[in-house]
Amino acid sequence: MSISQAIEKVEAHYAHQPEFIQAVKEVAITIQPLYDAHPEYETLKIFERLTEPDRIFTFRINWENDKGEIQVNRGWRVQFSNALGPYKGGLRFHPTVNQSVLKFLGFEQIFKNALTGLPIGGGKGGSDFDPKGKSDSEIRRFCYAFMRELYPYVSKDMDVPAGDIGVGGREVSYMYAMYKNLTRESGGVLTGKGVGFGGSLMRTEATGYGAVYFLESMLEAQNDSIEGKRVLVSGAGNVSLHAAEKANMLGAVVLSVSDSQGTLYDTKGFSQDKIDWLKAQKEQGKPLAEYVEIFGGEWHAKQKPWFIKADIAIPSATQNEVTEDDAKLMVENGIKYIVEGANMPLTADAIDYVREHRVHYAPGKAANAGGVAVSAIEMSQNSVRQYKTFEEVDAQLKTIMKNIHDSAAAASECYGQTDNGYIDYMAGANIVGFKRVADALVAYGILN
Ligand code: NDP
Ligand code: 2IT
Repeated sequence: MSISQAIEKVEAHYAHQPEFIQAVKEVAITIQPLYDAHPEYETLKIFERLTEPDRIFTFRINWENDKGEIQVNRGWRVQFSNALGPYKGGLRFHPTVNQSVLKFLGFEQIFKNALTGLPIGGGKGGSDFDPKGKSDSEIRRFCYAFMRELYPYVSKDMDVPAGDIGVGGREVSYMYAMYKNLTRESGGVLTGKGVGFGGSLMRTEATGYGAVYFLESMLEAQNDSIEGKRVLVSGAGNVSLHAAEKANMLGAVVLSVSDSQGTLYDTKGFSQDKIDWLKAQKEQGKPLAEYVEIFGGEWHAKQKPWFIKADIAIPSATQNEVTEDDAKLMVENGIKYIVEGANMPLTADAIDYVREHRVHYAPGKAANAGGVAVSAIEMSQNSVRQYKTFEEVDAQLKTIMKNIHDSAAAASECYGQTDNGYIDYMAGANIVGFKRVADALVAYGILN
């Protein structure tokens, strides 16, 4: 079955899952040259097989709020592919979560995880639970209830969840506690655990730092450097604030962060003390806008950061946050590099626009793979029951991000996608990630 026939099938079956179709098409449009070189992929229906998850678990979560009222939420775990290792991928708690969103994330995760070069398959899960405005006790009760339903389907060598939007160290710890309570297993089924009970140093920083390491390689490939560059970051969560932190550490000037309420613009740039304040503020669920009273700068309610003139954009909030109009604004405002900290933050039209305008564009599955890479390093530390220093993990992360960059760039070149020094990271990353998974499936025969 050809790639286009496989897409037609996905569109027919899953017309009601637009994010999933979008993610499938983004991979599909770039891997034809690989397919042409490997006719066995078509014979063995590799693409079609990879567009259908191995299985999806759906469950109900009952929990009690602080008023003693019963609350009901929906939960899922998508086990997409374990061709390369245990299902691996985060859990998202956000009211917009549904099967389409989790399938797109799980599909992306297969190839992202393959790109890390580490032995991990792809999965994703979560709930439509909204953590906003919930007390710590409510979060704890929800996390316990969620894991009570999820635990039969996950284990340290079979399916290893982690965090994502709305799920950080606190939530992972509550879920891990319930898992241990129910199973008596201490193998470390989740990653992103607290350091001191199985967590890895630098997992918290890994996604944002890794995205900036990837950016450094992109700049180096153009004989340029990050020093003095003006950077726009969107979001103010785990990925955004650590991307801002590393960019600032390396001499860039970070001009924006944002959240669902608006954009914070500081022409002087976010220095470490400001970033520390932002982290504390968001952790307490308080408004970003209060920053202006303390540090100055501008608050733009309900705005995204793309109206600001800058050199580099690191969208790190959520899917489809950058529309074609936003992409036009970015190009007008001088953006030369886009590094996706979030998963699929650019719409398909936005991607077309920036690639046509030769903006150097790094897709999420390459640029934000640092988080899951350090998760895999956490798994290996749990297995050998020995722990690495921050510096050791950081050095390993840098190597992994450089390898992802270099292998994507090499594939772009090898499959004829590099044009006058413009590296097609989207094609390169999709080809490398897809090939690793496809070759495993070919070796396995028809299982998987
Ligand atoms: P967080 O929950 O820590 O932060 C999310 C941020 O994005 C918040 O500032 C939030 O604003 C904003 N946001 C979320 N949803 C929306 C929305 N629908 N509209 C506007 N703003 C929104 O999540 P992470 O930083 O962990 O994740 C951010 C992105 O990075 C996601 O795409 C995730 O899949 C991806 N990612 C995360 C990894 C990780 O290790 N955590 C690894 C790789 C990718 P507000 O606070 O107002 O809700
Ligand atoms: O999208 C992602 O890569 C994550 N949310 C991290 C997954 C993980 O298992 O660490």
